[in-house]
Amino acid sequence: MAFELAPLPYSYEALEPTLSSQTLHLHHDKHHQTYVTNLNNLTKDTPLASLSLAEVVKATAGKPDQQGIFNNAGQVYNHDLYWSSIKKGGGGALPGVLEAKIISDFGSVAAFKDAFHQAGLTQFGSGWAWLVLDGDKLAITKTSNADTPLAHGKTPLLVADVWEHAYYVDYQNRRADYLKAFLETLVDWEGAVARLQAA
Ligand code: MN3
Repeated sequence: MAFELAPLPYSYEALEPTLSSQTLHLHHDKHHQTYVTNLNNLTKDTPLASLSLAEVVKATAGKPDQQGIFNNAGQVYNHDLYWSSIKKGGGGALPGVLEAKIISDFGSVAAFKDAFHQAGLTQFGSGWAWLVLDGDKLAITKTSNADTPLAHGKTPLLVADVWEHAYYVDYQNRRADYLKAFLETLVDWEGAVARLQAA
């Protein structure tokens, strides 16, 4: 069965004015769709086509002869999680269970937010900033291009896309403003809680 582009879990206008309808159309319908199309073309009539997306990511990670497949599978996986990491009316207070875990592992919510913001800001070039579960501890990490913590034995909980296509229409070169908006008005804390509890 072919890999599919999941529809956005909200309308294209839902995240305005933080992220415009134009950005969501370009990002989901063009960029994300292209990774899905490439992945299907690259895995067609191979054993990888019968695996789950996460299994393809893990099976191709670190294999130079499968870099193209990994890049597209990783990008599909990362974008699926990105759309689930944000929502209309996001940000705000953290659910108690997540707040307690963040205070335990980072010292404070403010320290966590600052570290996440810095991870996104200092990712040189295209990539991603992550909140992950690493063993029994929360951790912040950043990855380049299509790389994903899933390929490194960690459980992704939240991700901010810091490829320029994620923010350039709305924020131009101001990645810091996009990251601030991500944390204050977009991030879906409940989604992170659900993934934490499923881990
Ligand atoms: Mn993207």
